[in-house]
Amino acid sequence: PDYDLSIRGGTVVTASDTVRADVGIRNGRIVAVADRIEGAAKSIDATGLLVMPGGIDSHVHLAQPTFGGPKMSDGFETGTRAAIAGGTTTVLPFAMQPRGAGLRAVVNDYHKEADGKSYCDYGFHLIITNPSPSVLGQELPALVEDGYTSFKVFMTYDDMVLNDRELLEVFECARGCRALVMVHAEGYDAIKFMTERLEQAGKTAPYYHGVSRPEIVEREAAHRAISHAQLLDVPIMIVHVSGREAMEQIRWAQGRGLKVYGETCPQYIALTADDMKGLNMDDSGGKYVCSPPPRDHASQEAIWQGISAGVFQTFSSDHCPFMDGVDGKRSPKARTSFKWVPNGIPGVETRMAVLWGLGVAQGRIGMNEFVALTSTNHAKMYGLYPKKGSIAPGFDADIVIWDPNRKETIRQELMHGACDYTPYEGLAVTGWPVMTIVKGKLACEDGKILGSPGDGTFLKRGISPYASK
Ligand code: DUC
Ligand code: ZN
Ligand code: ZN
Ligand code: ZN
Repeated sequence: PDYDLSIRGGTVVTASDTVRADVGIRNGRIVAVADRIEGAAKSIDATGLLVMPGGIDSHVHLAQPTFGGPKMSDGFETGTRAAIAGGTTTVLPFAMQPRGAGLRAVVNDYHKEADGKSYCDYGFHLIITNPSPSVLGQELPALVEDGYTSFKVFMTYDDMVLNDRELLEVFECARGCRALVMVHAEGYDAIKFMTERLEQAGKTAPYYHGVSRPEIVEREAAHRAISHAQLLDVPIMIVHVSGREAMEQIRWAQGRGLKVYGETCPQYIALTADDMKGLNMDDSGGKYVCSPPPRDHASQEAIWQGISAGVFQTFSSDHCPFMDGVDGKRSPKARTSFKWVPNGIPGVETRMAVLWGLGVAQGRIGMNEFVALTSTNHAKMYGLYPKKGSIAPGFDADIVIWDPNRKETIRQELMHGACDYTPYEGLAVTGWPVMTIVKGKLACEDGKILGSPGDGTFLKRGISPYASK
């Protein structure tokens, strides 16, 4: 046979086109997209279904240490199993440098966690907490050469915050080695101050997590990051934007011609601060605690405006899973104050269904935009294009076959990760992934996992075209 696999009868949707076409696959790659493809060893009937590039989730946390807090519930095996079940075929988690550790050693440790255990391909961003001269001068340039072509910096958290000078130093280094810097924009001092005042007033419930870090705090940090980036003429990506305030800063910068990019996430279109109030004893508000926190309905609308206006290039999960039990969100320590509730929620499996359900199915975005936001733009932004992110000859055969008419209610019993809850429990959506193909192999069908840990391999990423001035 000419092909190992063909996908026949479906409608191929890319970031730019929607066409009725068959897809031919050989040796894990797409080799033909044509009206009619015959002569394949195996064939999938996609009649009535959409054939789209597999999702690329450029913002997930797997097996990341937590400085004494509860352990993250997903490592690479369960996290990527959840990913493929949700239609995502590439993940980009973080390799985090604990302060004082050498970055190369950190990267090697993450490879031990990931290699041979992942159901889909993966790369790493580098979280820089300690920009020492040797990190900036030797380690980072060498790691960029080796395919770790993006960094993340934090403007908050005791164990990770960089001051303005350190931020500038990392930006300068990134400019030199053409790495793309992702910025967690929330202001350290303001959050610390607000947290202390809330605790003094006895306001320690999970809901006050959101009150301790309002949108103003995010906007201030976004503006500061943009200003510093402009000072050094370096592109940046502001991640997990939660609402109007930070979105407007990015839009303002883009309007001035600055290379400032934006990412948003499911929690900012599907959750609100009220979720952190918790409905009853069984539904602790801690289940929705993440940073930046979910805001309100007006913020959700602002996020849609940002999506429609092209302010946001990527829609990522920020999957950062902690159990909702006494060993996680409801640990005895976490019950004493919101400040001990681990920040982060699961979402790698539900990302695509949430965006389709709330976006495409409700007429807010089109299918091509959906593909751009969930796959193509991630590949372009992070040096994976034209290997990943489209359906055309030469691309890896990472494909999701999507049923736009299938109605589902998101619920924990459907999930494939290790976390014990989904923050989107009860959300009714139309549109669902029915098959996920990883490098030409059917890896998940109707929720049944057919792939294996080890199917995924490390992606040595190229320089981001967006990181160059
Ligand atoms: N930042 C993230 O990117 N994810 C979870 C928590 C955080 O602060
Ligand atoms: Zn962050
Ligand atoms: Zn609501
Ligand atoms: Zn994150």
